[in-house]
Amino acid sequence: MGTVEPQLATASQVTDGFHLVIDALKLNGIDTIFGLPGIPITDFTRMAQAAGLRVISFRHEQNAGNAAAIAGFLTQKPGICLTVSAPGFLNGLTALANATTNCFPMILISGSSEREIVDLQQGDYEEMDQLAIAKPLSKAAFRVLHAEDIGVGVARAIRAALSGRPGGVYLDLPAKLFAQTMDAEAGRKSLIKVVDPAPKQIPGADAVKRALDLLKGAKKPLIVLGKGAAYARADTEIKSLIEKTGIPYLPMSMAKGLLPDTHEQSAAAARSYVLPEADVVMLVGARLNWLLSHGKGKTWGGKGHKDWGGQKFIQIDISPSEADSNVRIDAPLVGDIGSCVSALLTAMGSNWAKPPADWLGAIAERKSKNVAKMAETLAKDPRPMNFHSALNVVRDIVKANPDAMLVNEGANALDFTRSIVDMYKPRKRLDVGTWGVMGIGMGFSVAAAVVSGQPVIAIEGDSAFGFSGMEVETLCRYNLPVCVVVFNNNGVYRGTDVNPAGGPDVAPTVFVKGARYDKLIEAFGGVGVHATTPAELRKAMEEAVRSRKPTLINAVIDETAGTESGRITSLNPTSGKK
Ligand SMILES: Cc1ncc(C[n+]2csc(CCOP(=O)(O)OP(=O)(O)O)c2C)c(N)n1
Ligand SMILES: [Mg+2]
Repeated sequence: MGTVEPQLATASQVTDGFHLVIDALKLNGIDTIFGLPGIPITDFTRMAQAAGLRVISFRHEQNAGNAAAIAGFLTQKPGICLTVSAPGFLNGLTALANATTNCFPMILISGSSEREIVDLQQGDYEEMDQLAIAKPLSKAAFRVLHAEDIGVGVARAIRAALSGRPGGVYLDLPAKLFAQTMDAEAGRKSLIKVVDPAPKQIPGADAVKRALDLLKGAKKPLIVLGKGAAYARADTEIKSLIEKTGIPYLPMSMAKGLLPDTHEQSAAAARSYVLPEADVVMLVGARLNWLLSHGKGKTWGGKGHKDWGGQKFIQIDISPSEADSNVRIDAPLVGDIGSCVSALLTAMGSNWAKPPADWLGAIAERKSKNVAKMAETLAKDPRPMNFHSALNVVRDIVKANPDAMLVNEGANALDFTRSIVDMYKPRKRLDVGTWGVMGIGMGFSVAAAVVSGQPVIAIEGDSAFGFSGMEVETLCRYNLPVCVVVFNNNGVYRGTDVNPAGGPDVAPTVFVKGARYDKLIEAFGGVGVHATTPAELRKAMEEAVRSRKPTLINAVIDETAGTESGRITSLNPTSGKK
């Protein structure tokens, strides 16, 4: 098996599993590990740090996993999350599944217990068949049993995470592997530097022509930009496509800023008009899932909730099996987004006709009406502060700091921020994604700060914040330039529910009233601010961004201001009982 008995070799000739994993990661340009130490990976974290990797330790593995996932999205390198066996692995698994769902490249590396004991179910310390459990929740899952296979294991994990549609990969490293030794030179040769892990996928010329023919005939064309378009880093090509065609576009949440939200072709302020009215829709890295009402129903002008609205669809996607998942796709364009958009631009030629003026005019009219209405709402200064008056401040701060990263989760705190706060640059807005998952807040914030070096602003519902709130210690420990703003409305959606049975317990959606989240960060040496007015919020946010000190602002929001589930109230099942 190529292993060398330690007593037969001098120390300089021998390497081991610990070092081979670290060397394999470094060889592939991985410079950061997000994790949480314990048996069997404690020494691994020390050795990784000694070897020059940045090791960011968290207080809960789910947050480390979310950090890894968003680091992957931001860098096009798989983010690495490192955990202990069974419970640590399971804590990281939610983030891995979320990464797969969102097409974020990450690798969850978990130590595992002794195979012989696990497989005979003899009750080992933290016993669990982790590989089997990870498989259905990840894009791929691998286990390495022998030191000489570490190079292949890491290479396969990287390829699986990055190639085609990116996703979460699980890599199982049993405790025994770490101490296995082998000849150092043979070990070095066994490592693989992955060549071209995300190969370009060039679309077929016939598919390009089909898409352009359809687009050419459109009277009311629309482009929808998804998170995949943001990930692809084809920013210049996408901007050219939008501007050369003159077609109005809608950015999905994490595609905001791909072109500045203030771009005149953005139809975001007229979304509910353009979706049912459009006749040809080109999806760029956006899936027709629930976030786009499955491409049918009333949102799209269909009569009933499952009826087709009559649109023809062009879909640019790297996955050949994405088309037709919800409605018919008339022109699928399969390939990487950069290659597909470039091919369209080339085939379009130089005399592409702009969309009909009446379509653009109708959108412009709706837009200006809605923008004026919003400006009026934002100008109000109610006491207590509401989502709008607080977000008017956030909107100004982001405008003044367009390089800052914006992390966002909650229900109302999410929906209002998405629609009110304009983004000006690509990949600056990071949020709950495809699942609408709570808990990404502090993990995303840590990774955004570590990866970008830019100030981070996290707009958090008070419930959302609670899922990862303990990581404010992590923000302070690494002195990260993160400004957390907790929109404190005393609960999930609102703070006003009462116990229908009249007992002493409060309603299920209500928290301790008037909680002081700002005190939490002060425990660790960070800056805490209690803000009850837009002026106080503005001053605190400006100071946080300027000073780059870890800051938590407890922004007191009118507890009556929110709505049930924010914008997606209609997804709540209602009781049929009379
Ligand atoms: C992991 C997870 N658990 C539960 C939910 C359900 N959920 C959706 S939004 C939300 C919290 C909303 O409250 P808050 O963050 O305070 O935002 P608000 O609407 O009050 O601004 C919850 C618990 C979820 N999306 N994800
Ligand atoms: Mg709340």
